[in-house]
Amino acid sequence: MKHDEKKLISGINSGSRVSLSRLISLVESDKSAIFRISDSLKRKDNDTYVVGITGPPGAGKSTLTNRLIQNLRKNNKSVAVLAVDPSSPFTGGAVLGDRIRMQEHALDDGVFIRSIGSRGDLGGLSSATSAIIKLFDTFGIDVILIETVGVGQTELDIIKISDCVLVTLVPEAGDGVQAMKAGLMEIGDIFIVNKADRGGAEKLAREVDYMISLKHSENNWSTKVILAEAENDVGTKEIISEIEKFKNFEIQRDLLDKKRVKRKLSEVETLIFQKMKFELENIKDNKKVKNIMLDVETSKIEPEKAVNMIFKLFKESL
Ligand SMILES: Nc1nc2c(ncn2[C@@H]2O[C@H](COP(=O)(O)OP(=O)(O)O)[C@@H](O)[C@H]2O)c(=O)[nH]1
Ligand SMILES: [Mg+2]
Repeated sequence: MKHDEKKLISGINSGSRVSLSRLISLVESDKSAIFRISDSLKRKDNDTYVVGITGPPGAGKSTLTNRLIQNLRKNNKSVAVLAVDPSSPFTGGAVLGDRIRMQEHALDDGVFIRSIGSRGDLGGLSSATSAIIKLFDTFGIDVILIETVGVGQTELDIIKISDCVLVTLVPEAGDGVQAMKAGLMEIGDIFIVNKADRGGAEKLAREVDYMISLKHSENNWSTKVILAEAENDVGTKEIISEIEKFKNFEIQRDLLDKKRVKRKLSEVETLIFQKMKFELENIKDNKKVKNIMLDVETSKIEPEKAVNMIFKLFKESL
């Protein structure tokens, strides 16, 4: 570990916000960093609960996230928001109103807001996300809210790292059908029909309810559809209590631990690819590797043979 990393680690372990912030930047910019520091992080017993918030753009995810922060803070929970969205208000790139909305939390020590790019080198969700969650857990954050953009691979990836997935829909033409097509029906633990102040919300809620009834439930959790008006803070308390209910449901049946263990196993796979990639990157300047590449350049050997030879060197260096 590098000297400044050691300082940051002891900082985050003793609750320094600045260290947390710097470490997040570090794991984002340097993919090898988490491998150096992971062992030294004093995790708080995996107490951090991760809530994923997904749904089509404009459904009110950011507005809802803001309401959830406000309400969780009233319950004295510390909250971190990860906005996986290049155009998210949290990045400062979007609607001014949204930015102002989030600013009320800027001076609150119990709130931590970060945005990250949606493009990871492996899969949709940035591979730094799991590392960042570990940092939040070390810092002692109670709840992490992950807001995604739109409907795509990122949304389906979000389930892999969330303990509870909220799917937010709005009573606009075709939203229900779109959600079904995108596979959102499968990943939602709780469904929210937002903008209930507009017409058609109850109809959509009934449709979603019907679609849920068709889906195969592995664990007998009865998925609820909640009508909400994020804009007016209507339904927020019910959403929080439903998240709480889901958490307890899974804990009582030992499902949360099982889910987290499964996640760790798949993390090993992802991390192996990641580590191999930069370990190989590291030996690029190795003299033998350079000679192999030269042989490819001069058509002495085929790329397949070069790869076999490089891997042989790689194994020898392990
Ligand atoms: N009418 C109405 N508008 C809402 C409600 N919640 C959010 N909005 C508006 O919907 C727009 C999109 O909200 P935003 O939170 O940015 O959606 P996101 O793209 O899913 O994050 C904004 O103009 C919000 O003010 C609501 O309950 N009712
Ligand atoms: Mg948003």
